[in-house]
Amino acid sequence: MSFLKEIDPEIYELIEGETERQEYQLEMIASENLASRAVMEAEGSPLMNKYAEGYPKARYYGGCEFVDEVERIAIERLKLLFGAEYANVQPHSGTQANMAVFFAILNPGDTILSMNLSHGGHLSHGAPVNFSGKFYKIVHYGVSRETERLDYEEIRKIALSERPKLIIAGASAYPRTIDFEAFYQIAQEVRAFLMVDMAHIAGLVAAGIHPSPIPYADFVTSTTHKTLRGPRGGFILCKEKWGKLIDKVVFPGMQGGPHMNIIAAKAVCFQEALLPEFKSYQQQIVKNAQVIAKVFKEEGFRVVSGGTDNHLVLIDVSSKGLTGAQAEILLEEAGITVNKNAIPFDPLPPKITSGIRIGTPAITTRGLKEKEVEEVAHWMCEILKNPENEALRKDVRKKVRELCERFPFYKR
Ligand code: DSN
Repeated sequence: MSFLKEIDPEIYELIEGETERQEYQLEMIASENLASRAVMEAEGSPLMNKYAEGYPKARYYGGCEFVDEVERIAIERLKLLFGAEYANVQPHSGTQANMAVFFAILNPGDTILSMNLSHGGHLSHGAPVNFSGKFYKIVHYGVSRETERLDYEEIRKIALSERPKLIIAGASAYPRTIDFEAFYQIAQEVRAFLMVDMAHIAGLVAAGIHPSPIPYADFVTSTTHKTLRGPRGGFILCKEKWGKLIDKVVFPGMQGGPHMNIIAAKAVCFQEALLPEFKSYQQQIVKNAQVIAKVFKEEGFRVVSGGTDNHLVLIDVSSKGLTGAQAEILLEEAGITVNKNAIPFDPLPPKITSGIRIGTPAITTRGLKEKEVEEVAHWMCEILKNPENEALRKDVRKKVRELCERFPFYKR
């Protein structure tokens, strides 16, 4: 980054600082990952300079011959990866992908049935502070108090009484497999559209580790940067019959020029996800998450829903007298980054919470397997069980750094 260093040393130093942080801390935020250098090169390429409003071969700007090919390839790879009929790769984010689907099929005031944010849903699925909660009538389902898992019979009952026009399946803090077929049956029964937001589990779905929503959902939305390990961005998959409508809503309905550099980086990500090694990577993500759940349980923590089937684990830290906010800070001091997270039926507000969410996509990218993850999980438990012990956190910080040096990402 010699140009940046010369022109803007202030920003250069901050980027260097963040690069060091990513290199020497264990990134365990479930929605984050470390994208490949190839993805980053595409994202940082001259494609960022190009306006290309419209779609391949139908643009409102000249000079689109190369970016047309890039977008065509991204679409083809994405359709192949998930076995989808139609793909739009232009949404700038997962929330914008969701917004496009809402704008395509709903009118203001229509009813959406979705998972409660406080039980693991997502902001854009109808939280009152989000556009989705302001424009539409939102009805929520949650998890069962006993099992902390989705109760499909309960969801069916709510759907029958509320008659939503759209049902959303998908979550940002749900550690269990989602039964998309069950959602499909409910949607069929009440004649609702079914949208699956698979952002968190897209990589697992691509690798066949989590059942695919494609056969069941009218619309599937996602981000590209979580388990899928691409650039920050979104996409929409749908049946061919909805394709033209979705395209129109995304552009010109909702967005202007697509970010062609990001679309190129998405294409690279999809190519990487089509490789055989992506499957073993995704399998390792789940194995690592299961090791974390096992160790925390052995160490006496309450693990929400008793374990995990995917890339994340939710821990109830109140069982050790801590809040999620305190736990997040304690772990960060030791070089382990997680986020405080509400647990189902959490009595504490979202800025405090009783839980933490731990994810394994990024540490698995840097090569950690069961043996190392078991060790890391023990360090985490020790820190949380001894919040007064600053020396312990310092000691773990050193061990974390050594581990990161053994499993480098940028300094390979
Ligand atoms: N903010 C993301 C997460 O952390 O789950 C979802 O968009």
